[in-house]
Amino acid sequence: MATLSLTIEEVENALKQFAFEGEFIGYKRIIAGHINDTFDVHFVEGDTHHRYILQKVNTYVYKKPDEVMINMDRLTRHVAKKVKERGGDPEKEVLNLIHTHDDKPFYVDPNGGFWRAMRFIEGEAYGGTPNEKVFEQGGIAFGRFQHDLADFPVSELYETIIDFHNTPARYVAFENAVKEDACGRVKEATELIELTRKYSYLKDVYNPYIKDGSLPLRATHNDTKLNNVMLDKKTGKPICVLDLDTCMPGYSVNDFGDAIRSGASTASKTEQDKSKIHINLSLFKAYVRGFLKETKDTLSDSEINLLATSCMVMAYELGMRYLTDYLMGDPYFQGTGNNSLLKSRTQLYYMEDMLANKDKMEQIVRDVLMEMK
Ligand code: GN1
Ligand code: MG
Repeated sequence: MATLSLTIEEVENALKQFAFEGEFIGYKRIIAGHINDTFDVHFVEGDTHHRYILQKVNTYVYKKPDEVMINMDRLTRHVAKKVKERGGDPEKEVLNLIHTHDDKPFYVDPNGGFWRAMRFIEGEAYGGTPNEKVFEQGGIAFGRFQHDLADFPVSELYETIIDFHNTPARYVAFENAVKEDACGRVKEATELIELTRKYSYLKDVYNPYIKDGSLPLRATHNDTKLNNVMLDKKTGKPICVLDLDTCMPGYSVNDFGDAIRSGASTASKTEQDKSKIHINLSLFKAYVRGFLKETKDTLSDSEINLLATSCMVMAYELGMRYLTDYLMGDPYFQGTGNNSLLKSRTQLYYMEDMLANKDKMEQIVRDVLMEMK
């Protein structure tokens, strides 16, 4: 959660540390994700308007923000090289970090606040429910990102949030939260606790493929919501992938699954009426089409075969994360009250709907591959 107590002095002090171009005009706060504090910063130099993003990184979530920035620096440089190789514009098609006056990719303020800045990317991050055309572009963007990083040496990346998409570890945390019942909330959550236990096999479905090496660790994005893709306002085509905070070693399939989890449901995030929570199979197909267009030559057979399953795993995992957080008194998804209980229910019902549609989803993946042959 963003730091509600941030003062104007703190922001203005941080602003002075970065080597922005031109003369300062002003800034405003943007309410975007739930994690960092974000500011839209404006400078002008003659007729040129320079626009930047300044962020205070949430150090409750990111315990080692310097490692986040080192990952980001390495990855963005790698992607920039790929963009250049294919004749694209590396100032636009990948995030560009702005360094401090003493050439560091971040600034730590006197209170230990951790700041960073980057060039603002013009375009449109799609907020609402997408249509198939838009969603396919999301698949292309995250697929291309995976493709560009396919030869990235994953051992050079820090695991910035330990066990982030480690579903078995999330399950252990969940059972601990039930046992401790620190806030006396278990009684409000019995239905969801049972549901989480009933489907606990989902946490282990990747194990055989991890063991046989066909589900390799790769450099992954780990927060593949459609609104983390900047689209060109005119053409609707993807420009750049945003929000690289969670880039770390991970499984490619989770990047796919989290995009479907967050973008292809027929329901709002807190819908409680099960009959309204479904996977939209046309959106699913559109995303598969975009994603495989870019990745079919770099993914293993197991990675492709697990695409449908990964959507259920991601919905299960987030449902369980919300539930665990609710039981612990919302230390992570702060300030959401019993929202985390509602959100957990929505995710777990969505997971059940996808399980009921698993055969159809797997057939769609095969159909799309056939189309591409
Ligand atoms: C968090 O802040 P935002 O919306 O980018 C979370 C994701 C969840 C999402 C659920 C670092 O992302 O994993 O899917 O909320 N990010 C982190 O709304 O925990
Ligand atoms: Mg995010």
